[in-house]
Amino acid sequence: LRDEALRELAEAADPARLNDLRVKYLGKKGALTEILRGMGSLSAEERPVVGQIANEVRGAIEQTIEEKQRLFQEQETERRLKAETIDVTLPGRKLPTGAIHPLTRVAREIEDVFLGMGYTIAEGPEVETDFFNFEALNLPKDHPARDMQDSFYITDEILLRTQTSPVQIRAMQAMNGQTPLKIICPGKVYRRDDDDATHSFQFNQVEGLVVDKNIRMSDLKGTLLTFARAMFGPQARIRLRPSFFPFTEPSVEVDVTCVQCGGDGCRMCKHTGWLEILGAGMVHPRVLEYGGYDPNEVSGFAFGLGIERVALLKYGVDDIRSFYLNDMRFLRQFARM
Ligand code: FA5
Repeated sequence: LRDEALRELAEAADPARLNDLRVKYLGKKGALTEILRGMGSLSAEERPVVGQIANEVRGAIEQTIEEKQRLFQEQETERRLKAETIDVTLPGRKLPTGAIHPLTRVAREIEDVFLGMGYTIAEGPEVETDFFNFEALNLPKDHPARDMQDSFYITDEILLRTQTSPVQIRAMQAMNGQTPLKIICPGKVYRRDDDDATHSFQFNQVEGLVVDKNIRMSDLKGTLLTFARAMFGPQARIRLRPSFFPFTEPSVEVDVTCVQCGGDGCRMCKHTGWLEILGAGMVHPRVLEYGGYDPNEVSGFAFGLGIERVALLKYGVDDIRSFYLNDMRFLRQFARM
């Protein structure tokens, strides 16, 4: 029995077969168990002899099974290690990484320039009341200048803001007449403009507002020149053209020298050498009053610049719509900058 068991165990090729053999010899109905069970019918002299032999056989079988088990385990571990080998010298796989959208990048750069000049960032709602978007900015209901900014109305009194200027009023009112007030407000605005190369129905502005004693037009000009140089390089120049906004008096539109041609004239600046990027002016006395200030005590300047226009100029992009098409070939160019 012993020889047969050991031979069969030696031939066992896998753990399942090994288990079958354990049952066959050592199980409840196994061959060795049968012998041990039959010991009762043996004589008193035979019993210890047979018992000892049977125990030896069991020991030998158990030991062989254990050794065999260990061997199978080692083989399994080795197989797994081989299968899961990691070659640390292989080059890494490149994962596609995201990048900051060019408009976000330009917005952040603009914010940085003004933060550096001591401005803080204010925010206001995109869904705005007629009062803040128009009325308090010196644009009463029947004012013809409302046509300059064709609006998306939600109700008679609520609309998508057409400009970031309503934040001027909100920021002033929050100051309770205190000075100085020095804020910028970046954000989305909406107009019923037909899309073309330089217009979009939804675009981004950065509003700027300073209110203090003795704020003058020269402060506005100096601030905008500092901004233009920080944004477009030390050679950048600015040009103030007289303009009209109901909430500023006097009002100007501001052009900067075209970065693409350096002021010599190219298609981008319609061959003038200049590109308009913002509207600005001295805060209208009535607007200061709506904001809770006494126009005899304080004065202020304000500006509203178009982020897309700055981005067009800065990167030499010739169509504003490129920023909104999500064409990866376009966007990838900025990821590497
Ligand atoms: C205004 O929106 C005024 N609120 C600006 C202002 C603020 C003046 C404070 C005085 C004091 P305007 O409509 O010109 O002005 O727009 C300002 C800038 O937004 C423009 O110079 C241009 O850069 C940009 N812009 C205007 N319309 C569009 C459009 N449809 N798509 C993209 N950019 C536009």
